[in-house]
Amino acid sequence: MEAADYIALEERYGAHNYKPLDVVLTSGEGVWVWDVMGNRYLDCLSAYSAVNQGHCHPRLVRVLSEQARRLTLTSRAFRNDQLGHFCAELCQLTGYEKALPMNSGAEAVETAVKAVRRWAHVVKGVPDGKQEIVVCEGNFHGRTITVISFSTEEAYKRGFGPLTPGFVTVPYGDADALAGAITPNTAAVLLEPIQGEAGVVVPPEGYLHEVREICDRHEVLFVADEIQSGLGRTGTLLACEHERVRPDVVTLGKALSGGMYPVSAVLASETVLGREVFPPGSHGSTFGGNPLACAIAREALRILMDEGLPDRAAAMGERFMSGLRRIESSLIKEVRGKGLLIGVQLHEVPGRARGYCEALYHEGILCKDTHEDVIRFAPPLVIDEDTVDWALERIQKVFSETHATA
Ligand code: IF1
Repeated sequence: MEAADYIALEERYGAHNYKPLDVVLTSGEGVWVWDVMGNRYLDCLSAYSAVNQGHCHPRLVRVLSEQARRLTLTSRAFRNDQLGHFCAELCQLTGYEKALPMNSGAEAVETAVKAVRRWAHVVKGVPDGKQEIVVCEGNFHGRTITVISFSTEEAYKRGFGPLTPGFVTVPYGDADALAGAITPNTAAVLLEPIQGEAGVVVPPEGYLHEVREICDRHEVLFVADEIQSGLGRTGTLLACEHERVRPDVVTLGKALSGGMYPVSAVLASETVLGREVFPPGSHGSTFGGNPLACAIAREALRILMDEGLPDRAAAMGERFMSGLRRIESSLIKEVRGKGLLIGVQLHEVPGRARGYCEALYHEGILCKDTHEDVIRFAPPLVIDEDTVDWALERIQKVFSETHATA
């Protein structure tokens, strides 16, 4: 089959909820992926930071295939020999008391919303039904009905009503506005330490520290969604570490499995994830905490630490970002980010970012535009210096030419 045949099949029978680049991928290794025509590309999206450890990491493939031959799914009606180890290793690595495993990132966020609402009712005494959660403009936390209910992106919520109430929105990065939104019924503040979908928006230095202080002052839980920014992506294990801030609740996903399998988790104290909030039967999932997911996630975490991937992301990100900032182009408005979560904002011309993603694709680099005018560069954290330089040469070339919008 030719690429066009694969595309025709997908278009004919698949729902059209994405508009992907017309590259048909068939294999991957490390930072590289190949299409069905045998062309090689540098993956600068990493499946939205799910493949931090690199495509088809041999250690993950081995663990997946070994566990798949032993036991994949028991349900939580019974125990298995992987779940306890996974929760212990994840808690010890991150310094939290409890972990609750789920599958998708959105499910972890939904679980965190349930946990903070019930904590507010049971522990803080907020009348049930009055719990409020403060969220930020430009947020992206998933696609379920409750999660899109607090999105500020009309395209993500229009026509999906009725929406879930109980969310208060404030500008991202504005600590005073956040403090002003707190009421006696506020259960938590939920935010991304760096906003991904909004276009790699880094908050002002000290913002996370101020959020921490506001939450402490008002007995409100600080929930950090590290599903995209966590697990080494920004140059530290969790992005909140850049300000030495410790949230009360952390959501993880994506690279928690190195892109091998849907694995997510919520981390918190015994008070928030203990029996008072989640007694037996109060929450669950068919696949949550299954032995295959736990075995893979255990190895994915070991790889992150064994290969020093957070430090590597810091060093390679510095090289990548300084190289991008040296590109002289009237098109580039700003280069921003942390570690290997990088956004290049172009001067606003509708669809221009997509046009440059198409041009980069023809130069062998796969990346994704977000919000019309930002191109995200987020390669797997295993990228080396030569490959960063290889990418910069091609990005320089593309940005020195003009490209029609898509
Ligand atoms: C899509 C965006 C990124 C996330 C954060 C929770 C989730 C995500 C911070 C939910 C997921 C993915 C979803 C995917 C594209 C991608 C994305 F562009 F949509 F916004 F990364 F920025 N919290 N992000 O980034 O996790 O349920 O998907 O496992 O929906 O198009 P999930």
